[in-house]
Amino acid sequence: MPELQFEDKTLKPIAEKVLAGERLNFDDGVRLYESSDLLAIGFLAHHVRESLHGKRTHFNVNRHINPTNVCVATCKLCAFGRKPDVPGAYTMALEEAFRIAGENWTEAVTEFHIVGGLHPDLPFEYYVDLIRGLKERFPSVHLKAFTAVEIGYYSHISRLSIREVLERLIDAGLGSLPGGGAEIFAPAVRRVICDHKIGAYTWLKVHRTAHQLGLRSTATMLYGHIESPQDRVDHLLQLRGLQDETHGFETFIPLAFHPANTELARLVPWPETSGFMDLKSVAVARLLLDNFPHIKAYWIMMTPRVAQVALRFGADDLDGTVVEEKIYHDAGATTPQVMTRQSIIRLITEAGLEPFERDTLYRPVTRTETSVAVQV
Ligand code: V47
Repeated sequence: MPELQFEDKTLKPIAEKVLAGERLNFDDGVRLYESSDLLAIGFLAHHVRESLHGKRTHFNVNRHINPTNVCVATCKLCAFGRKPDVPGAYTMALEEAFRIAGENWTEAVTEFHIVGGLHPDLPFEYYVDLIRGLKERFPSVHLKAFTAVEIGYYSHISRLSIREVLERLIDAGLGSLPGGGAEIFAPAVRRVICDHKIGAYTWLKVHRTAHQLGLRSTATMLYGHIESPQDRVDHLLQLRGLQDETHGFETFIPLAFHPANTELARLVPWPETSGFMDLKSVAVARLLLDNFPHIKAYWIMMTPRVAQVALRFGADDLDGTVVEEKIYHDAGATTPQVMTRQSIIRLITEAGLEPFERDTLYRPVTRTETSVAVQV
């Protein structure tokens, strides 16, 4: 290992810990967020990424489905949710959701990622029937569905416990939970950006219960709004704590706040996060979350260009083809809504890394000659 020449000398003790494989603490996390020596932080994060995965870089062929944007919560961070009767509000009938899932269908799709609003009138049975119906029609597709916030809401409307809600959904075909709704765990921040959502305790309880029932899940953090570096580190360390307990998280995804069309930006004009901050968020996550196998650079949120660079700042996963994204595009994202399998492979190989097509659980997807030829 060459002598490390860091511009920010205060990172030296942290670098020594990382290179010795020692766990970083709260103060180290804050120091990393406060440092502007991005190349040093990225170097360390890439070192960890390489020791875990070498050049292997994961992606999948998936499709996002958002069955409704009608939501009883009015979170200031969100541009997706609508009240029931306003223009743009929609709710898919089950048959419509099944039809959309099958649009331009190819056997290459291995995952449906399904999330939506907290609808005031739909019964819990709607969601069970949605999962069951999709599984019947697309038995080979993994159903990654419903954030902890949605699971908490279904428990509320059905008067079932979180465990019972998850058991019903697993019985219908649920395969894993996505990581949305975590935002920032600090209560003072949550009160401002998402005061109608479940708190950290329930978010973590849903994932703990899912892991106990044998499901895998992912975790997110929304950054680039009113949170402090301390809030971010607290969030990451709470996730690390649960992972020590259950080992059920596959992946962490840092999500940059997109301000357009949000109530938060109507109150105070808000800048978008910078590429610098996006790369630093990936790298710090890789360094603090030493027990998370994967860090995802979600190209929809970061843009394909920054996501590609993030692959050398600690990320080992790009997410997937997505096909139709609403949450970020309602909040002003100008990225495309779909990326072909071939474009993802090109981004990875251009960065000097090796594409590895995975399913939701990170098992290799082997394409036969005919399925490689599919146009996705
Ligand atoms: O929970 C909402 C965030 C999340 C905005 O699990 C916003 O693999 C930015 O969780 N600006 C949904 N972000 C997306 C999500 C996700 C995405 C990709 C992969 C995975 C995974 C999960 O988007 C929400 C919230 O944190 N969000 N509004 C906004 N205006």
